[in-house]
Amino acid sequence: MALLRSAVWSALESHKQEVEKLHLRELFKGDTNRFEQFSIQWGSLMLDYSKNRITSRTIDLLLDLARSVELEKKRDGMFAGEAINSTENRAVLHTALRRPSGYSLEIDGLDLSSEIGDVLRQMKDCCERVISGIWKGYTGKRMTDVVNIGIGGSDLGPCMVTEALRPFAHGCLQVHFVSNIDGTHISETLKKLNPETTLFIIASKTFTTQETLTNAMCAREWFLTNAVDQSHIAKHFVAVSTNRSKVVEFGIDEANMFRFWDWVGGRYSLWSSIGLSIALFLGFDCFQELLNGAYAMDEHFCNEPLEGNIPVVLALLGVWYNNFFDVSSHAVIPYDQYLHRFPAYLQQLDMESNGKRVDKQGSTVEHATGPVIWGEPGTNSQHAFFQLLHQSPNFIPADFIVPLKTQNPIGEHHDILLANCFAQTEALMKGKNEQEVRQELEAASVEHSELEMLLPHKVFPGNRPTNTILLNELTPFTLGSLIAMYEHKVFVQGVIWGVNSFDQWGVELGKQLAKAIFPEIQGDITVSGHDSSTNALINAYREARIK
Ligand code: G6Q
Repeated sequence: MALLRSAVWSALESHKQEVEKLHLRELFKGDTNRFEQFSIQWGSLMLDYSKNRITSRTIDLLLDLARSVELEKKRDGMFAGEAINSTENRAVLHTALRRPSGYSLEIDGLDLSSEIGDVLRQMKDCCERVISGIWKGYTGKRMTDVVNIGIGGSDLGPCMVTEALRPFAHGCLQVHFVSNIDGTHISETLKKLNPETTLFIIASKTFTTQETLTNAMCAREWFLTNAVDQSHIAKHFVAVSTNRSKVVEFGIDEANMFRFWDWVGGRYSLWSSIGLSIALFLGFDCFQELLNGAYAMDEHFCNEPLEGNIPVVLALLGVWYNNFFDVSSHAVIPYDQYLHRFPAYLQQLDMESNGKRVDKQGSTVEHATGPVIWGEPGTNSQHAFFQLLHQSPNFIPADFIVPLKTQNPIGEHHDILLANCFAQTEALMKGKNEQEVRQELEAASVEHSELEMLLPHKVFPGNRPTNTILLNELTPFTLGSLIAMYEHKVFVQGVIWGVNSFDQWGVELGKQLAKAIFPEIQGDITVSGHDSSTNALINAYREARIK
């Protein structure tokens, strides 16, 4: 593949041999301006990337790499509606969903600005009626609970956002998310609900997803067991989909359908009517603020020169570790409990987008296309997996996401939280060398043989890279910017790796096989058509379910 044989790639490879020998502790000692050089302030968001294993030459070379793949041209192509999702022949226009109305952009003969505006008005109207209590259930009561039934892109974004922005909720409605086909998920959710006051959102782009439709049927049955009359469904079920006929077939009134479009990918869809649960829980104005925050980041991404462009810099740093240091893991640690679902959301965004084995032309890629993304909020994660971050043989880069202001200013909690956060990135960067450990143990009068025994265990190699993303406060606006920042990071990496970040064929095989196994599980015949392991597993379950 051309990328690996390009001059800039080779230059990065040889540069890595030099950088590998440098320690961040020495780099900070040798340059008191390192923070100023490697940080970007953008509005109330700040990226500190100075604790990375880079020099200014690294950044220059990585920027050359970005230019060599015509990043800016490709970015502009996405925003202009080019069909960059080549395997599905689709434009990728989630950015249009957050753009202020009045622009001119047409796709398939549709004026996007007015199409999107119509749906936003429909969402706003629905929110106003449900929140104010004008929208009444079949016994005349106002809605108290909203249940979003969807999975993957039709679940993770809204679920993460509603959790993250809980302090902004108006409090008139509770929101619940049912995604898993495991009957436990819907059963446990329905136990808490009253059918007279529950509104179900069936969120499915295709309206063919097995998990969502099975859960939706279950919700419908539960509702009708109480409400009896089918005509009451109109007051308690709405749909978010691109598939009108399937929605109608399910029995949902067309007037209660919120549409979106093929050019909005599932994992990029929280900005569309898939965000209805967000708008209902927070109020439409907050949803609009989320869109505004994302739009502000779009503007930054489109207009800021590459060297000061936050998503670009984050993407390049990721490429640096993933491709040149062969690091295949990346941790995301929010120091905010409200962001507890953020790593799960990012897992889909990043890994479903770029976890591809072939490039856009269908040729096998010769380099990694993204790390495993994972994480948990601090400080919980410090007491769980930070041991490995500090002392495992291989390093794992991490993003620390930190709001300066807490939504719950009680006691000294926030000071302690942030002291821990800053201490961790310092410790990961600096480490503790043998000499320091020895001094410490000697000062504590540890006896010689015990000191020698303990010494290697207490050494921290340091030189472990982190990005710190400081937000003034977690608000609908800043969260919108943060999500869009990661969306664009993923886009930039996809461009560099030459993959289609907007399809997801890798989820199909398992679905196909499950369709074949499902009737076998329910059949009378001992299963023998698979490999011996799969046969045995299916038959073990068949026997267990008969008993
Ligand atoms: C996301 C994926 C996938 C999708 C779900 C749900 O980019 O396409 O996670 O969102 O499979 O699909 P439906 O919305 O069509 O039910």
